Amino acid sequence: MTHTLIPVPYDTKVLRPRILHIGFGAFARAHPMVYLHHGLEKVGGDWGVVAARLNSGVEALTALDKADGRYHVAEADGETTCLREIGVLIKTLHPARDGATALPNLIASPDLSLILLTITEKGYCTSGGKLDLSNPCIQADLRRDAAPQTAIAVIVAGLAQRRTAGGDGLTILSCDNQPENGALTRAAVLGFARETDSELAEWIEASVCFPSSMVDRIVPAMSVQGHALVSEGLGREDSNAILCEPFRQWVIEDSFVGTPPPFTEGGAMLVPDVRPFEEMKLRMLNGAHTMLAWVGQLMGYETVSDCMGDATLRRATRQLMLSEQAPTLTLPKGADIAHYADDLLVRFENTRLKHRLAQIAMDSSQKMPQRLFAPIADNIDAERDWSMEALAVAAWIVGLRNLDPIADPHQEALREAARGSDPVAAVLDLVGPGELDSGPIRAAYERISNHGMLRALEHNLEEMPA
Ligand code: NAI
Ligand code: CS2
Repeated sequence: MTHTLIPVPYDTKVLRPRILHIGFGAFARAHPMVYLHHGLEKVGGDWGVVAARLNSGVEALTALDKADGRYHVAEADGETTCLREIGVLIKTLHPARDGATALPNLIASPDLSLILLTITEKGYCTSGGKLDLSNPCIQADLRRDAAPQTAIAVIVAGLAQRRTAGGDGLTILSCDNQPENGALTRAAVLGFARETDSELAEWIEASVCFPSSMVDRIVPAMSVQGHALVSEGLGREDSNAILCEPFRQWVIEDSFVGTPPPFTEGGAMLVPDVRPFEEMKLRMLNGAHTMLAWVGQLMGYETVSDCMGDATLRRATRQLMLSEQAPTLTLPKGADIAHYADDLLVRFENTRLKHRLAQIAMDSSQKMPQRLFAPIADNIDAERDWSMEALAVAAWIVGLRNLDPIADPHQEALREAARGSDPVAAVLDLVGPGELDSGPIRAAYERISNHGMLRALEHNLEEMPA
């Protein structure tokens, strides 16, 4: 096993609180912070980060403070691990520890230029691309009978304070796996502001930029094995460390208030339109992940790399990507989709990551629309085959019925639907797109139930032209 250890290569004393990251979990540590780290290494600057969370995770933030914000990112592949110390964090904030005004105060401060978000798909509280006014957390925040609890309400409270103080606009950059995540964030923030203060909403429209971005790096939740790997390389423990793959990609819409942090110097790409990049990644990588999460668990596998060791499942994953997801894409200029798919399969093979299928299966009701339902709709329109996509959705429904419960905002309703007399119709009624033809999903569901997951997969592969 080879280890490389790289200390912080820039002056951290000059950093000021210019970036707020809300939802500071595994991905934040290993992706946007790493781009900033490399950017500061190249060109320097005062772009310091305040890391925040809203609900869980006070202890995780306090642990970062105790280490002066320093932590290691371990990039692991094959036999090598590169351990890089990250120094971009200045401090952390959590409303439960620092008070409800701490985040709005920071958003209002003139130093702050950028808010980064990794609050998961459900954190945006949207439905059909708009703020979901029936969401109980949004309703509670609109009643204002307690401190704001959603990220959207916290951001709007901070922007209101910023405007009152005569501050300039800023940029809000979503790093969550959603199509057009910038437009979605904008719709949620403006939707909330319009409900509370129409002049504030107008100011936000005129002063705040919401670029969309495509983010990619596989960063599993930290495990005991992950910590052991870091300790082995470091010669000591780092409870704040994170393990990830070496690959990283960030494509950001070029739409910032003022000068952006040195993300491009750190390896990110600024483009006028991220949609082709987002769609390719969400459907090819994340669509395959979601299929593996459910099909793989039903076959008794625990991790993504376990699935890649099964020749039938690996072939089925490639078929899903190239025969059913790829034809629905408008590709970025110069993209070679077969090459992209093969690279993804190699990334999925990384045995050092131990990326658990049960983690990817979490919040599936929030992931199915962009990863599988949208490409299915495109295939139906174009009268193309979508049998592997149908199998993936059917595996989810079988899994909801037969596997241990997995966290999802609609968990109880989904399990009840999956345990009824017509699980396919009930689950699709609950979270599926209304117009979806459920026939192929129903056929796949029957095949899995009657013959088992492996046989159902083999059936799909046999049907495929050689
Ligand atoms: P994590 O579980 O380590 O962190 C999730 C963060 O979201 C936590 O800070 C949590 O407090 C916050 N959060 C959860 N629900 C929330 C809500 N309703 N409102 C506000 N904040 C909420 O997960 P991780 O791995 O950091 O992933 C977070 C997101 O990053 C994913 O959902 C995905 O959209 C994006 N992402 C993750 C990748 C990965 O490989 N881990 C890769 C690409 C994108
Ligand atoms: C995964 C993603 O958890 C999931 O749903 O599909 O987080 C995936 O690891 C990343 O998007 C890779 O960039």
